Amino acid sequence: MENKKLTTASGRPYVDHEDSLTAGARGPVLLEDYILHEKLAHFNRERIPERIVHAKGTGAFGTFTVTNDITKYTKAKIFNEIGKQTKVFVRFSTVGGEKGSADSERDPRGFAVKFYTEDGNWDLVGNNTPVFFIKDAKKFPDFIHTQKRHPRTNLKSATMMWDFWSLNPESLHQVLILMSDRGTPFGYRHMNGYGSHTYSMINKDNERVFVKFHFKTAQGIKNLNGPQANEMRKTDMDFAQRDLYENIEKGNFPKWNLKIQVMTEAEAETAKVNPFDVTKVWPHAEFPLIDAGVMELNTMPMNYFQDVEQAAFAPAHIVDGIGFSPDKMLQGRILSYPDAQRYRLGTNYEQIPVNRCPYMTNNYQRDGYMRVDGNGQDQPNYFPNSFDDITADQNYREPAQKLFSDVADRFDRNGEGESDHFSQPGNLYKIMTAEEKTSTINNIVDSMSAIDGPKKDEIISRQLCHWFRADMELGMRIAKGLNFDVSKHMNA
Ligand code: HDE
Repeated sequence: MENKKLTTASGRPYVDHEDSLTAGARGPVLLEDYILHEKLAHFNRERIPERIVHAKGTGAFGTFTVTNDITKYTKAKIFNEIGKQTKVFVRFSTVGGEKGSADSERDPRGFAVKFYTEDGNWDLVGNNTPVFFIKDAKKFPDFIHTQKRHPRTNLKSATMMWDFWSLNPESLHQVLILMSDRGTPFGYRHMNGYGSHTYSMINKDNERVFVKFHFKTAQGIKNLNGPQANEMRKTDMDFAQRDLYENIEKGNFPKWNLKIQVMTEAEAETAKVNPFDVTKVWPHAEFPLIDAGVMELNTMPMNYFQDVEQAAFAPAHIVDGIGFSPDKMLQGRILSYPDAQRYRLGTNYEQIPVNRCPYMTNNYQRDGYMRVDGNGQDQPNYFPNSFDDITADQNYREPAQKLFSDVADRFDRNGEGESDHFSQPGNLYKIMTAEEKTSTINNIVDSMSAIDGPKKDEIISRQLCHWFRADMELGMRIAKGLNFDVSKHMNA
């Protein structure tokens, strides 16, 4: 077999990969050394914008297999028969850190799943926690600013973080989870994944239910505690990446069991707790988990940049039988992710192999940077038309949505019936083991002790008030750990 020749990007075989063209052995470099220019110019353009959140991550391919019949809820082809298999790509990530940050930071973990189904790619873009810090996408930039670096010091700031959380009590549930050892999972294999939001499912009779998705790790939950995570950040910045890569490479394939919770439209209409509020969970006693299938990750990408860095997930990518819900955060994400990806990867980002639907795409979008799929060839670039055979298949029409109100307004997110931010975190604290409670309190005290500046006492007492409202013991133990005399501030 003919050996591979070294070539330029345009395929011209060449020899001089290392020595620039010069006038004499010691002379100046000649402008015509195009290979020198091509190498340096491409090198200068190797970096694309990192994700504004979830910049550090890793991904793997695998398979989803249906294990239970949930067709009474959904007509989505991915679920249409037990044993059916669908290829997946999953990216795990931390949230706040830059691309070179440590895997073991205290942070939620991204859990983004792309199912390559025959009705298009379905992206279930979740986290390793069932809830989130805020309820309205409009607050996301402000929240993330407090998770990143201070505008002056360029350092992480506990003062910014806790100022934001103490002024937004809806964050308490997620903050408690973040400050527990689930905030520092032992890599990616030993954590659960959640769609977090309420979505919907539509069955073959076009009946709609609301659902929540849960990926339960088959490896068992395993976390680092605070000191172990601090140590891991020093000893191995890339621990989670290494752990996933080494285990898949040696055939130890991690699995997760996908389960759903189901709520009818009628139940949603009368639910005491807003079922579309992503800072709240649905009690499992009322809405039990129902098996759906098992996801196994079994193939690491051959090239990280091609498949992981260029992966593009979007909650907007649903498929027939899966639908949205009025969840304000989900609604905001529907537009944000494709916008982020058009910025990061270009307008034709869904032609990149890891993002491309392997079955078919037929539309009238044309041109744009990096158009490499034939650009519709000589076919009509408008619809409808008298020439091609593309039709809008009415079988895919979604049933009309039931609106729960006919009044459009900017409602107070924490207004009437929306302001109990304390019962669920309080319940979570009560079911923790003694060891989990102590570890969580230590982590909270450790973090809140770093609050400083002229507003320190104001921020601490405001946040302590939230902890007390969740659970008195929790509040007292944190105040004690902070040496904070609550009586001094009781009447503040
Ligand atoms: Fe994201 N999020 N997010 N997020 N998110 C992004 O999209 C955003 C939220 C999550 O591995 C970005 O392509 C808004 C919740 C994951 O490529 C961006 C809001 C949950 C990933 C974005 C949220 C997530 C992202 C940045 C408030 C769990 C990584 C780069 C409504 C349910 C996906 C990108 C990957 C990435 C926006 C909140 C999970 C900026 C506006 C809640 C796993 O578009």
